[in-house]
Amino acid sequence: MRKRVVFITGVAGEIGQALLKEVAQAEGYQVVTLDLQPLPRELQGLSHHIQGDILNQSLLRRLITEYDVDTIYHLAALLSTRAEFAPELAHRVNVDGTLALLQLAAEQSERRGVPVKFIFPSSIAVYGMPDQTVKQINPQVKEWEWNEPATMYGCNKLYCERLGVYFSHNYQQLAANPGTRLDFRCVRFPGLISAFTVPAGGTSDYGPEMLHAAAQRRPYACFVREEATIPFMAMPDAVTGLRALAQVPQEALSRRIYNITSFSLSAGEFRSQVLNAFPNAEITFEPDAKRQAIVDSWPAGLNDEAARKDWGWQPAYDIDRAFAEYLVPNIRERYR
Ligand code: AKB
Repeated sequence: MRKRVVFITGVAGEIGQALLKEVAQAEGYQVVTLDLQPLPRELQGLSHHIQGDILNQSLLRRLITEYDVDTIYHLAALLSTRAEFAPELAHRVNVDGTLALLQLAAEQSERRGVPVKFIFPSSIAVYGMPDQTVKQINPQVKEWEWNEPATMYGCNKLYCERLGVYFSHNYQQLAANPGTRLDFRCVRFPGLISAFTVPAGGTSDYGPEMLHAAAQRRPYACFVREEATIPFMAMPDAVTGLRALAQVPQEALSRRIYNITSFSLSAGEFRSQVLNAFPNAEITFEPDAKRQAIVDSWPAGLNDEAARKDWGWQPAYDIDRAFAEYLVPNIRERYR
């Protein structure tokens, strides 16, 4: 009999590492993971890990044939700053990789007669605020507002959201008997902050970079202005959000794409939080016009009412708790 599994792509990234620890503890499933990189030593043994490329179609097909995939967490992606330097590669990984996996998940759903759950992390990058006044007077954007991304990454995420919805409702709509379709679900994340990993290639990275630099007594020059404001979330809440969305019965969902958020703060306020914990930290502001423009195009906050109403989303960490109970103690310990 084929083994029932949870499949996580991009597992060696920040969300993947945090998610794997939680999913591996959940009973009843074997976990299969994929990444270009090997698993960090402390995570080895938690999954059957395949070091490989999301663009390797025959590898993906072999996996889907070998395992009865119940849930896919598709995390593999190039983030916003990196994607601006390599837009064609970003399109291949972020779009072609997602399309290939959606197709395989659709086939698998049809074969097993039960929908494969396809859980997809999207981002504040799908929004494009036209100017700073509009950004200020609309501090909590709804899912359908300003879907006009300014980056390749944002375009990729927005399009893949639409593809996921298409595969859930319309894929093979002209076939005589379309069979069971997959079950695509997506959360749009704010900037994420982990105590255990350092981000790479994103534009919200200035927050976590400030904190990790301070804990290592390294000076840090922040690449956005003090007033630049976007929403953030502590990594444990991000993992809780993904897993909660995967578990909720389909009838409870009024949409397939949900904003979730925790707290919004400016880069200057982020610095103040860091200074509370590390009073000698040397944090300066040296805005980079291009990365600043990306952050300016992102909203200052998200409206996550639908997630709260439909599946009880509620972040466990507000700003104070995130810094006092999760970030500062764990980061101190990490660099001790
Ligand atoms: C990035 O900065 O690219 C990501 C994101 C906001 O999706 N962290």
